[in-house]
Amino acid sequence: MFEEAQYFAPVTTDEDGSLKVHLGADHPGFADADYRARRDALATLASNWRPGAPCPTASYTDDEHRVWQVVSEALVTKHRTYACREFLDGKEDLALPLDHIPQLAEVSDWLAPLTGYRYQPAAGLVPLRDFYGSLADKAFWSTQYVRHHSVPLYTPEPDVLHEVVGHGNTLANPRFTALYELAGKASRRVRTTEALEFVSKVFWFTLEFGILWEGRDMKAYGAGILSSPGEIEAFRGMTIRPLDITEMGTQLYDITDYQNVLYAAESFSQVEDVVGTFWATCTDDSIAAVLERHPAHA
Ligand code: TIH
Ligand code: FE2
Repeated sequence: MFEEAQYFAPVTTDEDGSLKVHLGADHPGFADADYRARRDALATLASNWRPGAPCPTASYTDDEHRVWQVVSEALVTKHRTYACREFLDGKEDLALPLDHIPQLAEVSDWLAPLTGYRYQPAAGLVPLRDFYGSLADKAFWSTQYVRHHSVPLYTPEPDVLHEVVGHGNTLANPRFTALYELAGKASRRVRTTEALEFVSKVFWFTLEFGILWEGRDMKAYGAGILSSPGEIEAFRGMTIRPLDITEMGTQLYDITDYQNVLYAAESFSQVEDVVGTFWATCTDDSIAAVLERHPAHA
């Protein structure tokens, strides 16, 4: 189902109102009782949040802070080498800590003077319409849990490292947030499921996994590449295609592994021109017309 476009473990509610996160047998934390208890506690914390309130404080363990530190430190030189200019500018302004996990409420405070974006805690999968629609209100739904310590370099599950290091540094730059806002407005303009899926696939291949040329150097601007010390070393070896809205909006992808097809823009300005203009102008009808000529890979 497309709602699982990003990998999320199912969540259920117990009689006492607490949440249970159902990790699959192949999840690295499946047999780790402490990890599972943490996932349940953080999901429950998020589920008690109400719109308008600040994000609840998650008191992280030393082990969780250590996972953050390992990944953040590994990314320092990798970002310098492989992240696009606009991301590095955002990163400099946001100045995230390297040695401990910041609270979502703190990151929201730091973003306020930069772009005005703020985080909202998600217990699990947020429906596409909510997730994207909120972007138009400068709100970003975010998980609070940390990836299992056995898989620091790559996880198919969006965790707080992905949300804050990957997305947060982009949410600190107004050129990026203009794009997030346009994606949010596009998602609210379209009514059909097919059109919403098309909009979200374009998001996947750009703000999640986009790459671009800076002169002769290929750089990443997608948050999914920029939060993974493993994938950031691999993207240059993938099948690279030119930016193409129709292809991105209809392309099939595997969420559980490195993306093997990526779309490269000629520059950040080209992302703004091509992708920004698509989101600014797309409608149910314009997307239906494209899909009639190029059916989506389901
Ligand atoms: N694979 C990313 C990481 O390891 O940081 C997380 C995700 C990005 C997009 C979906 S999941
Ligand atoms: Fe993401």
